Amino acid sequence: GICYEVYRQFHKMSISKSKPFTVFVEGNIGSGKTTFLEHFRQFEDITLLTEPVEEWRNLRGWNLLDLMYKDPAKWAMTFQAYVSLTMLEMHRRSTSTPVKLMERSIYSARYCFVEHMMKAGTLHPAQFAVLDEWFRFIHQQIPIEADLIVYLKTTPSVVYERIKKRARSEEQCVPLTYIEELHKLHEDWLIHRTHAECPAPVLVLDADLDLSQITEEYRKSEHQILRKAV
Ligand code: DCP
Repeated sequence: GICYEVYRQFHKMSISKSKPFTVFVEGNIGSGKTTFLEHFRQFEDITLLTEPVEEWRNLRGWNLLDLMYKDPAKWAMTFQAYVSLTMLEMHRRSTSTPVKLMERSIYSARYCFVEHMMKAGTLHPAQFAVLDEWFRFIHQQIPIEADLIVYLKTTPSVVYERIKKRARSEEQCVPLTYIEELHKLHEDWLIHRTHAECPAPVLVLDADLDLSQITEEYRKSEHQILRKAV
């Protein structure tokens, strides 16, 4: 009755003051991060921060993602600088729910994408140095909550076919080798732990499964994510 409702509201208020259980959803391009987050829309008390890519496609009318793919040497730095900002903004966004689910993080930007662009020579070493100094400063000075990373593990050829099928205009010229490189960098970061920094425990899911079977796989993570919800 009303007592329970009062209790529930009070409980919510007290939880909102404490830190939410924060989950990053990571995985290669086309691994189904958005679909994974959408699966959790059915539950109450979860804040979903989906599709940061839409911000990268429209900054005051500019499509930074498109500029980056069309002329990486000129735009990679600008693009990654803006990705870092949008990620930091998501990390800092306060929630009134006990669980916060985010698509990607400032870590995958640094350890997968910027790392690749540095190794491939797309970023000049000086440009890389500036991005890396920003990353270190943020990492050391700004508290970033991380309780769990859900890694949607895929096979490069599988996501390559998905990317071709979904036909996002900017990604038309993405070669399989790029997807393979990104896969390796995700594995290095989340499985082989080659960077000192892996900010939270990693739950690995098989994201090669197609849409008809993936819900079962997603369910495997519900327990770990929802136990924190009221
Ligand atoms: N991207 C990038 N640098 C980053 C993050 C992303 O160049 N630091 C690019 C790669 C993709 C696009 O942005 O072309 C979006 O990639 P994501 O993997 O973040 O998002 P998707 O929409 O592909 O994820 P999913 O299909 O798993 O939902």
